[in-house]
Amino acid sequence: MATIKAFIFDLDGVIVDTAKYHFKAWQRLAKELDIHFDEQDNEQLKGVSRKESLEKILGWGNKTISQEEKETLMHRKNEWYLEYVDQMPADEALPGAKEFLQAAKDLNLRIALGSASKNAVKILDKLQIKDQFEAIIDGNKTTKSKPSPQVFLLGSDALNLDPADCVVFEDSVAGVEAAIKGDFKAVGVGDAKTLEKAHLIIEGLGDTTPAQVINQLNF
Ligand code: B16
Ligand code: MG
Repeated sequence: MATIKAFIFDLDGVIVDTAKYHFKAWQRLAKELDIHFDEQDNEQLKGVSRKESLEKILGWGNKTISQEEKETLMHRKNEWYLEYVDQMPADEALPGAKEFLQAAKDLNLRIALGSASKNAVKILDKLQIKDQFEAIIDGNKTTKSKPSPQVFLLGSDALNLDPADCVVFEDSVAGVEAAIKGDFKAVGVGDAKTLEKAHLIIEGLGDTTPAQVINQLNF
């Protein structure tokens, strides 16, 4: 049996919920483009990169634009998103997330981040938890989006560990798929039905402890 030596966390939806800020910023952009975009549409953008999110929105509105225009729109959306994030208080981490990280440290588990976001470091800084992460793999370091396992494989590489010795915590279907493809242990954070492929499903980091997760995965 593999020994669990590290936890690799997705950011948005696991440690913090910035989906609402992504939503507000994408909605503002969609409105300018005269494209309908609601909260249900936003669900399909969770865990998806900025570039792919824009492609999806343009597709829903049947709009074709140049690469240069796409760059401008992505930049605008990100400026708005960062304005919202800047106003986010340090206690906006999801319930129990900070305590879970500390409890994992106390068990001598190693900790890495595996996020699609190019703003991950800024957000971790804002939440005052950046120092808890030994390795940070974000959207600036990856070339392939989830469900490619690349982001998590770069994480286990940075820790010099086998994927089988690492647990990935993910809230998106694509992320759970990525973890399984990469041969990691996958913990789905959120809805049991949506994330049914995960080895274990928890409601949130506040509903369990690192020791419980390890015990449950070992059965
Ligand atoms: P950015 P995660 C993802 O973060 C978000 O879930 C997704 O909605 C967002 O589009 C993506 O990051 C890229 O974010 O525009 O900040 O680079 O869940 O992988 O931590
Ligand atoms: Mg996520």
